[in-house]
Amino acid sequence: MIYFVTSNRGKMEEARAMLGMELSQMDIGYPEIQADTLEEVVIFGMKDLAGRLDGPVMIEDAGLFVDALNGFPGVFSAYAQKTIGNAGILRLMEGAKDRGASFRSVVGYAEPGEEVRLFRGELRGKIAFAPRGEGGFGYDPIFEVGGITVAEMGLQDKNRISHRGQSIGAMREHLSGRT
Ligand code: ITT
Repeated sequence: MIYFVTSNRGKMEEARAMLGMELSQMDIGYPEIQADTLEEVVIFGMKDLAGRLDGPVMIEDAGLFVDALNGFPGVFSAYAQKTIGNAGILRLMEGAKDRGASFRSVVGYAEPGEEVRLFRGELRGKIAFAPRGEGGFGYDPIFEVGGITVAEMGLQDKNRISHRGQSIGAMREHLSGRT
């Protein structure tokens, strides 16, 4: 059993579908520092959690990186989602010819007393002109891949291509390689 420390139920469902039932959600919080990269946020968070839990722990930090906005909101994605939301991102993109964007995910995983391992994933796509779809969460309604938004995909289809599907898939490979 692995503790997944997150406040985000959408992430939890996606991770559980990738890994099976061996995940337990812990909404206990950890300090998310202001840093330049998702990796730094994850490493700092894992240091804080080390020793607080009695088994294997994972956390994940994700973000939306928009090319025309020089990578914004990036490490500020949670704050931007809470404040300006998807409508605010679309407003910032008014008139932008380049709609390219990435979702990125960094997973940190450690067993008690062991080094932290990082696993990454990235999904390239485009910022839509208007939100579409009811699935997923966060920025999914405004992030398009192959003409449909991530919110218009089912969870399994999202996991097959997504940043989180890749990072958690890499973690699963790592774990299965050791048993
Ligand atoms: P934690 O408790 O795990 O930190 P969080 O929701 O704060 O949950 P992040 O900091 O990793 O998660 O996410 C930053 C923001 O990006 C947040 O507003 C998410 O809703 C959004 N986000 C993360 N993954 C996403 C995905 O797969 N699709 C759409 N939006 C996503």
